[in-house]
Amino acid sequence: MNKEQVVAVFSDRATQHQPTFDIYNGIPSASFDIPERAGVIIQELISLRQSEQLELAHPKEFDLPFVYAVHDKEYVEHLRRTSERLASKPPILVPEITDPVNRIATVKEYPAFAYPSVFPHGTNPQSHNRTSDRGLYAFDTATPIMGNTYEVALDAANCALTGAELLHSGTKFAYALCRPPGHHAERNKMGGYCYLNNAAIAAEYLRFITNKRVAVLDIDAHHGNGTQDIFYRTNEVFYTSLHVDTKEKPPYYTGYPEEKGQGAGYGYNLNIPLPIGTKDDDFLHKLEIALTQTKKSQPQFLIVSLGFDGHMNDPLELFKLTTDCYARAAKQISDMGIPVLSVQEGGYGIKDLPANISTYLKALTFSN
Ligand code: Q9C
Ligand code: ZN
Repeated sequence: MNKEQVVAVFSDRATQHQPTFDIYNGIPSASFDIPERAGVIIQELISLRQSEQLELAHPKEFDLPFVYAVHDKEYVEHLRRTSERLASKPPILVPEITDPVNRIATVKEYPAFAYPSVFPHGTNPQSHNRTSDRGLYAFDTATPIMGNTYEVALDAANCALTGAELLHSGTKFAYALCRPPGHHAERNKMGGYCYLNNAAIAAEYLRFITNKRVAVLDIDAHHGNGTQDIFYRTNEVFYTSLHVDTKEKPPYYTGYPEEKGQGAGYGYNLNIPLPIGTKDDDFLHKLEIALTQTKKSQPQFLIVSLGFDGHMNDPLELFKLTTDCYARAAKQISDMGIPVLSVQEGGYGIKDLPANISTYLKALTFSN
């Protein structure tokens, strides 16, 4: 057996992102994207480093045009400007039901936040103020902007870019611990806990720097509507996603097999929806199909949108995958024989995240 090191890129900023809450049906509820997600993965990366099973790296700062290659500048500016404004605002009080049995609500204090209140409508929507901008640039109410949101989102993008640069300089396997995650972020909309599309930014960087074809494989259990949106009209980036049937689960509106791309991009977008509760063998069989199709586009680099929310113990209850499934998936992925950058997306089962990430990374680097 021949072993190659993974280089893992991370920074402590990944633990500094603290979404206030998720507004579901008008009611604030706890976000699943908690800082501990990054905290436990960082601990695991450090312990893998101690046993010399991977190398660690910190993110470099890249120029903003690498972000503008994927997102409209106006959108990024909205994120920057809103974060900056919130950073100097006083905390906001929110009533929350803390004891439903005794019908008791408690007032909680949160660092200043911004949510959309209205979404674009009409035949030619225009936005000229902050309230309408917040709806223009978002597709849900689970993705608040806070004082440090721009900073942490940019740091996550820089982790992905640093991973991409590592591939360019000859590293075979890189991993970027991106938090906030990215694959739901569209060209000009945040949503699904995502602000900047880290995987898409990395893919576009590699394409720009090397002029070679790149593929994105998305094994987070949700459809990566953002990545699909960004590359929908190009044949330069083949996008495939395995995800829970969006007739049942977020992001609901996209992720259907008939979405195959547009114009030059027709045939370069492949959606493979799977039923809730899908198990290892069915998942891995569909992954094989996804990889076979990906190969046909002859990519020179592969970006994996890596989410662990398909795990059987994940609180979102999407698939029923075991930890070993991530080893088998990693093996299939590394058998592609091209450099791979894995970018962290979702995965909310704190207890299982360390085993899932280490199992995946270890299996990635064993080839026969
Ligand atoms: N009641 C990623 O995995 N909605 N995003 C959850 C559950 C948001 C997931 C609500 C799901 C977004 C990157
Ligand atoms: Zn997900």
